Amino acid sequence: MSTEYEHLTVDTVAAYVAANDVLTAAIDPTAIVKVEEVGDGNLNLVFILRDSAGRGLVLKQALPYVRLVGRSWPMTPERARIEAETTIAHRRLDPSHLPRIHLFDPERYVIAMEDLSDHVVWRTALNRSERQDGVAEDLGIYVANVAFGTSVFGMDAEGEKLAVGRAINPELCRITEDLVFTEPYVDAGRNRVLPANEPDARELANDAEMVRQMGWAKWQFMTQAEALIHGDLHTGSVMVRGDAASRSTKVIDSEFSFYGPVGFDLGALWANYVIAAARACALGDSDRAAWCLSLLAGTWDAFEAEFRRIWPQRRDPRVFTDRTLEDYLAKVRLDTAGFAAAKAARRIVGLAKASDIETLDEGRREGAARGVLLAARMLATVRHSSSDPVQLAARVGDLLDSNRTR
Ligand code: SR1
Ligand code: MG
Repeated sequence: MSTEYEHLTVDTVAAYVAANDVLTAAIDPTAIVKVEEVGDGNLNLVFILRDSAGRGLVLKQALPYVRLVGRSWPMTPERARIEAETTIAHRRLDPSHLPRIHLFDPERYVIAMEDLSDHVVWRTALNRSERQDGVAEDLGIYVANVAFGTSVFGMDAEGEKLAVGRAINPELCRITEDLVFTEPYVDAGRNRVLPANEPDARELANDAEMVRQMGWAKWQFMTQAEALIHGDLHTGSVMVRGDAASRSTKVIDSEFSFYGPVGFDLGALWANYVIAAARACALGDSDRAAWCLSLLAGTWDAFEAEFRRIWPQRRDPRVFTDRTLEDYLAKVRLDTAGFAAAKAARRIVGLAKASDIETLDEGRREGAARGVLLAARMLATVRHSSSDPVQLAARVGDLLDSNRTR
């Protein structure tokens, strides 16, 4: 794998397109009227191109380092291959919820994909206090199709094992193992909170039961190769368009994908709903906070219903009986709450925070951050008595509300 390859710029993307027949079929490189670099994530360059006929194209290029930090943190650009292959595999299983991939260039680590300029990043829309009914359900359906279709339930045993091998993604998994499961509890020098939240971060790290639960969750993440999961399914990895009637939901950015526990993807969603609720609560919008928290059940119920719908198609019903289905769903729901705890806490304490909280003024942010940390600690433990999303959401709502500042 080379780390010496030309990085695209707004000035070179048209020539890049012109050199490739697949791309010239999608957009006219001689009539480009607009090129923008819009990468606002932590890792990559993202260009949107538009031609005079109104056709659009996205080029996403993986850099050989973490963009958020710089060249001092090298990172394999092979993640672009993983993302392209996962997007294609997931789209086969759930065509309406993934963008079209035009090509993957293995020499320059570029993915050319469908332009989603008529969509908006869901986190951005949520931060503007918009409501998108049905998106949480779409995401539950997406996770169910992937959970079934890339697993031993939906694939033949040999094919599934080969897929596990192709999807191995050690460097990006390492980021998650460090940033999500370890560093909130063992600071590696990358943690940061407001001075007013320092006692909250200390309490989190000193909570022996939380550390125990996170150790277990980390072990699950590292060992339980259930399905080809997305691996970073927060609200910034989802693009949305329209109201309920003309809704479109697209899942993007699966470079952290690998064979892992299904609850990790659902938990990422739950965590980000909690974070969106914390923002709403901090802004004094309790109706909206309740709506954000209703998304936990929205995603879970849609996941469960879709998984039950597909279950009769399983490959081996001899011992994968209906009892297996009930055990599996109970396991995934318990995991979901545990991973939600991990994902919520990391966005408050560790590197790579959530703009939902970070863009609040400090007075409001203090209570929102504290509420999310307490909610994470509650989710990690209370789930063993009940992992019902309605009950958990109610408890999260109480914690957010009672820790509100200003
Ligand atoms: C160094 S990468 C930091 C974070 O960005 C991604 O969105 C993942 O969540 C990762 O943990
Ligand atoms: Mg991302």
